[in-house]
Amino acid sequence: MKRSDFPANFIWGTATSAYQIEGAVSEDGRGPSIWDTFSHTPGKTKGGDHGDVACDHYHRYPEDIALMKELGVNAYRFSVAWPRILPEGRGRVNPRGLDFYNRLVDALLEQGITPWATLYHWDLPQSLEDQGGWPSRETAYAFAEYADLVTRHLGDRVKHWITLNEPWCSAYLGYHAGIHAPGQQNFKHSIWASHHLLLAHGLAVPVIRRNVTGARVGITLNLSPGYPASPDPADVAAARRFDGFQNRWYLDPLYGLGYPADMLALYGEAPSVQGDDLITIAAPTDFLGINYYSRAVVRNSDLEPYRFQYVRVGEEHTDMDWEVYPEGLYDLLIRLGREYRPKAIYITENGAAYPDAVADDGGIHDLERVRYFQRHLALCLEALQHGAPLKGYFAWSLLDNFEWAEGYAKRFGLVYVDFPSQRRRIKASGYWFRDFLREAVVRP
Ligand code: LGS
Repeated sequence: MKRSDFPANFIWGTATSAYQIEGAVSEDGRGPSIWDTFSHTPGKTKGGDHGDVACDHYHRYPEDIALMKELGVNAYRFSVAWPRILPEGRGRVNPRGLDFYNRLVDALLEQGITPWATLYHWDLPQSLEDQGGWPSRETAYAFAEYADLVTRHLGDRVKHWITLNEPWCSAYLGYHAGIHAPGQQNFKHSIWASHHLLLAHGLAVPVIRRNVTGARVGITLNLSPGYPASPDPADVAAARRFDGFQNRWYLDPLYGLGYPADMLALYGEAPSVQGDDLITIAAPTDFLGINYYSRAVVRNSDLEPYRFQYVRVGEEHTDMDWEVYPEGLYDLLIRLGREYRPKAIYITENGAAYPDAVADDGGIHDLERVRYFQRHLALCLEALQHGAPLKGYFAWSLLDNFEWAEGYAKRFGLVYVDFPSQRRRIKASGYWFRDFLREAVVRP
């Protein structure tokens, strides 16, 4: 598999998000987000880790762009921190927040790297959470105002916009499982949150198009194909429920099908749809972003409300204990192309955590990560050859960073970060990616 096996105009990038790398949480007028609050609440993250400094990217972005240049990527997916732009979530604008992204975007363009901006990667301004957060409909309107402001300022130079990153995580992990900010455990709230996230996306799409000439707008979902643990019809039905829970609940309304009837029946809980919401949510987009890490294997369970249970299978697992299953990405790409017919699909995240360490020779020999990338890319290519409308691939992540509830111990970077010194070193996987992109001889 070589770069030239992919179309010449294929997008090759790396991805990050604001709270995971920027640090500088109280600088230049930034307001607090739900992740500041959550990570500073004892017991919520591993080791009490938080994003106060993270990769200090807020100050070191020129160095990080130089690293991207060295890797040879032609695109960079980052997220804009809402609480830097609107410290209280709505109303008062903080121009110094906009300035940071102006500088970042200009520096990327100078290096010939195309910026792909995500508007929301989980850092909701705390004051909006205090007013009800995503379970409140008002948050969707606040998001549309924020999207308006950001795209008016950056839209002359940034053409690729992702409204939300993984609304399933915001709604389910944040409001039901309680393992992400704001840490609620309220099923009803998570259902309302999912609807208001989708509504926020739908309200923002026309706003972005109005502000940005030649805009390309999409949303990023975390999709996992679900497989039954056995051929037992009860397990097959459980896999279907998993698919409804994580995939169809978002895909169906985005592609004009409304919420899936089987899931509405299962939940017995209506997601507070009003008026034309379903039409708003189905606003046509230019692409679908997917984040793929692993598959799910599930069996039937009596546990309400989802009535399935994850089963650990497979031989190979990453440091997060997620199974390495590249075939799931192939299955997903083919299915999405057939069932939802998105105009384009971008893999906006794919990658793996491994327990990296600097060796005596100063290198980071993360050969398992190299294999992970190679195997997933090989299946991307196969999916492309079988008709999937795949147009680009972003590796997660440029840098080791703050892995949410897992803190800094889980490393996903192509570049190793020694957090005490903030020294960056390109890992073997980073060199592999560089050589793949240059089409040079692949290192071991
Ligand atoms: O750092 C996050 C990465 C790491 O793994 C990033 O901010 C998120 O957008 C994204 O959620 N990320 C991520 N997700 C992996 C979830 C894998 C679940 C696999 C198990 C299937 C049942």
